[in-house]
This record gives sequence, C-alpha cells and structure tokens, in this order.
Amino acid sequence: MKNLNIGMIGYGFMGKAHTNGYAQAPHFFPCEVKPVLKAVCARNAEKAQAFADTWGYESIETDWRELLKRDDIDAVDICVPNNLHKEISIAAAEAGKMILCEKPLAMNQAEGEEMCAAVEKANVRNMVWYNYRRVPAVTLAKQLIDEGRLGQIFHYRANFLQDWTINADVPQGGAATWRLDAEAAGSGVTGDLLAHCIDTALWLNGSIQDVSAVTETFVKERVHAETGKKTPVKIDDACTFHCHFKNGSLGLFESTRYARGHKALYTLEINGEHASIRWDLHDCHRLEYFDHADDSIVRGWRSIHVSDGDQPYMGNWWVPGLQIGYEHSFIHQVADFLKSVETGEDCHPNFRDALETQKVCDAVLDSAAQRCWKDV
Ligand code: 4PW
Repeated sequence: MKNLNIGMIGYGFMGKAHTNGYAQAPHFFPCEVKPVLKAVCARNAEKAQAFADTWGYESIETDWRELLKRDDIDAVDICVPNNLHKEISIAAAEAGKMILCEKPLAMNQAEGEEMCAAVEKANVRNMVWYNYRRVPAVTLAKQLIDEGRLGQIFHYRANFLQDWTINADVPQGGAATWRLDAEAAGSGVTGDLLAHCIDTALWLNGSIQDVSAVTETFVKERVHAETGKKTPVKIDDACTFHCHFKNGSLGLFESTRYARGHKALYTLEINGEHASIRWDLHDCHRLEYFDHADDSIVRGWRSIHVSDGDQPYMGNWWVPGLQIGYEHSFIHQVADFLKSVETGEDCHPNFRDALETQKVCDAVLDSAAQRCWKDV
C-alpha cells in the first residue's frame, strides 16, 4: 500500500466535494494507492483549522507557496477561484506535485496553454474535475455510444439551468459570489456551467468544429462584496450556442442562471440513427434510452435505473436497485485518479483535454461578442 498525501487549496463547496471523495473512495474502490488528508490551505487560519478538524486534515497552511514547499505533499488539489488556477498550477508543476484542478481549467485558452506546457514539461500527473463524466448513467451513455448502438449521431443537445442570480441584490465578488465577478471567474455561465456540458459533449460526441453564440447579462450592475460599491457586471448571465461537431452532427447548448424553478438542471439528449439517449441530473441514476431495433409493439423510451453491478461503477456500491447520487461522481473521479497513479495510465480529463473545452468556451464568448460564427 502506498500513501498519496493530498494538499487541498481552498475549502468551499468543491473542497468538501473533493475531500468527501478522498475519504470515501478507499472504502469502496480497492486500490494500492491510498489518499491521506495531509494539509488544507486557506488564507484564514481559523477557518482552515475548522475545516481541517471537521474533515480530518492533519495540518493547515495559510500560504499555498508554503504548501508547495512541503516534501510531505504529493498532490495538490486546487479548489480556489478560476483566476488563481494558472499561477498555482504552474508553481505546483515546477515543485513536482501532481495536480487535481477544479474546472474550468483556466480563465481563457491562453492561460490553459501555459498550464498544459507546465505540467507536460514537469511530467506531473494532472486531472481536471469535470465530475459529470463519472455519473454512472453518463458513463453508461459513453459505453452505449462506443459500442455503436446509436449509429451515426445527428443531434447533441444540452442545457444547464439555474435560477440563483435573478435577484439583483445578489452581490458579485467575495468568497460566496466570486462566480459573478469576471475578474475572479473569467466568464459567467459559459465557464461555470456550459463548460460541463462541453466537456461531456466532447467526450461523448467528439470535437466541435465551429460555434455561433448569443449571451446576455440581465443585471447590469451589482454591489461588489469586497468594495461595497455598485460595479458593472461583466459576466454572461445566460448563453446559448449552436455548433457543428466534426462527426457531422449538430449541437445545441443553453445555460442560464435565470431559469426560475431550476436549481441545477443539467440535461442532455443525443439522437442517433438507431437509438437516442436522454439524461437529467435531477434523476441522475436514470438513463433514458430509445432503440429503434425494438419490436414495434413494445418500442418506446426505456428508463434504465442504473444501479446494477454490470453498469459502470455500480458493482462497487450496494446491491442492484439501490441508487447513488451527485457526490459519488467525485468519489469515482478520485477512485480513477488513484488507479491511474497505481497503473501509470493517464487519468482523463487531464489538462490537455480540459484545454479543448476551454477553446470551445473562448470561441463561444468571441462569437457572442462579435456576432458571428467562430471556428474552434
Ligand atoms: O461546477 C458547477 C458549479 O460551479 C456545478 O456542477 C454546479 O453548478 C453546482 O454549482 C455550480
């Protein structure tokens, strides 16, 4: 058994999701490599210590540079706002640490290129937390597509809808609402939500050729949490784009934080020559599947309850019929990362894969700003 000492930078929502992954993965996914919660790093020592006490980290740091100097840290997990990903990743690569970086990879493609160059030069293992690939129903969709069951793909459709920013009193900036501040996030729903849809789409349906997008910012000014002053909002509140995939299929994507009633509704649908697939995060253990080869008198959409031992990841969980949820996607990603350390194989999506998503995001934002089609 080999220990993999984790240094977590940041302790917000994703800090919890990832830490839960490190804590649970060894219980359910046997592996020769075992994560150890060595240190959590955050500027506020009291809050870092409270997180360490709650989640079981052995120590704290208040400066990520000090964390990177430590010989007892093997892998750093970057869970801080997007504007810090590049600097920390490059320094971590130079320090020879493995890197698990929260999505999106970077603020833009140029930053992503630098980050890829750094991890490749240092030859350090790297991965980006696009967790939805590891929802068993989504992984099953990948398996069905790869087996050729859908035949030629004609359409790929995805939405990611939320409603938490409709109130104009929600501030921008600060620890809880940095996602609304372009300085910290780079973009709005494009980098935060559509990036998930794009990562899954590239994985399931291959590369995107070109895009045509529209964006809108519904609330033009918000109080900045750090200055207390009303400041122009520079993120996209909503984004819709259509595209051509290189395999000849058409894509249609929509994301917004202004869809009243929707909290985190990620849906996708793929229509192929022989079969179609539909998935919905609110019912994440189900995969809807329509197979035209079925006998016509019983042909229709099947709702596959993904809980059987034969289905991806499920053999390591309870017994057939007992489902799992959102947090398990992170547990699966940790399990796959640990396995990759054990076997020496790459763990995807890595920085290079996430750069492809970043390129699509950049093309989408450019297309919307310039009101024209953009090649990726
Ligand atoms: O990464 C995304 C977040 O920034 C998530 O998958 C969902 O939307 C939940 O929070 C936000």
